[in-house]
Amino acid sequence: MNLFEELQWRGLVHSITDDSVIDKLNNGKVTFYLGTDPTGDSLHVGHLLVFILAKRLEKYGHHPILLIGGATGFIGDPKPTAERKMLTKEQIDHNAECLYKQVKTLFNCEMVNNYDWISKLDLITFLRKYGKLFNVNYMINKETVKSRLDSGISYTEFSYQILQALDFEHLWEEKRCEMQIGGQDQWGNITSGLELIRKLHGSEAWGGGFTAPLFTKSDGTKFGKSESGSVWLDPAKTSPYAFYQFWLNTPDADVIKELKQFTFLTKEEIEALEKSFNEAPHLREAQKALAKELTVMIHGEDAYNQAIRLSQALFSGKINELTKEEIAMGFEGLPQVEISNAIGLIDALVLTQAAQSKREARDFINGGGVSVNGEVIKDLEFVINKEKTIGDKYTIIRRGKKKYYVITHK
Ligand code: 485
Repeated sequence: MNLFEELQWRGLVHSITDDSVIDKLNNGKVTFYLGTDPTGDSLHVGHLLVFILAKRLEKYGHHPILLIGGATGFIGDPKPTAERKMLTKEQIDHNAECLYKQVKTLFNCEMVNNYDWISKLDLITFLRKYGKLFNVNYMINKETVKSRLDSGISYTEFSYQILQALDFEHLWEEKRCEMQIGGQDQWGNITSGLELIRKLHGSEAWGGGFTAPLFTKSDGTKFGKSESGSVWLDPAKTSPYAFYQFWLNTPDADVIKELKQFTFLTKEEIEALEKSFNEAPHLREAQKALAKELTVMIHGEDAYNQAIRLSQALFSGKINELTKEEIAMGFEGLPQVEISNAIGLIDALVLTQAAQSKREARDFINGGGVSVNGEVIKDLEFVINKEKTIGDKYTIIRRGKKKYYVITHK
């Protein structure tokens, strides 16, 4: 399998501008770029596919450049639904700084910020050098603009494609960066850039575009969202444990596809996992491998081991073996009830909504289905107080095998 065949096998090719891209990828060394706008202070798993694609191309000898859209972040790439909320300069600078650090540590490659050249451009040059080369009909026919014609689009967002085009042309000229990659929603912006390169440098000037499919889930739900919102790459926003769980919970219908798209496991390794998955899906070996690869890639080996330990403790109910920090991580996103005084277990079950009534609470306790901090409690008079907490803060009630309720003590 050559590189392009591998990318196809992995389900990473949505479109390429023409067949010369295949030849360049298989036989050449290409400098290419991918860009992201500082709309948030961290990347999320929705960004991951294209960033990993960049790493993949790098492994085959191509040279990636990561562009942070410090200037385009002021404008906003049109969304199909509605105008974007404009961010302040402080927000953009803060987000750009955070993204810069994150991308540098995670992917460690050459980085540029388009603020460095776009902010130096004056209006007259913009309209004469670039605006003159863009036909409005051509611009309106771009999917991102077309989909907004009914609901309306500002002149600001309408201009976005010119900015991304001039980035491509700038990097082509300055760094011989000949190719741009992105998700399939970036097709229009990428091809605008190629048009501009040819108009300014002649029809012989080579440039290529490559888009990856947007990640979709087989059940139609949005990829990259958990119950508590987006799954971020920043461990302060989504703990490594929650990140691990997100991948571990991948539905059977998606897991092989995700192993191909997101991991660096070889074809042989993935086919072996597919075999074990077909023979014994309940072992979830494929999900475990996916969760392992990605957690180690983004958060490192230690965080992965901690996520495993935490998962095992939560599964077996051995809560008392966990530290306060692990509890906080393991129960992130779960509703927590705060109390300031001691409370009887029956009342606590009702308060946390583990039981619908005191009667039901008594039945649960008598049936041996309630444990507190890892110990089964059959005493109806049991009292929860600060002395028995984990890390001076938490009491964890477990009902049945899987349901956890968290009480925090003031
Ligand atoms: O020269 C460029 C300037 C800005 C951009 C790209 C090149 C950013 C781009 N317009 C964009 O909006 N990208 C998205 C983002 O920043 O969140 C996402 C894409 C997705 C994938 C990902 O970035 O929607 O398909 O390309 C990396």
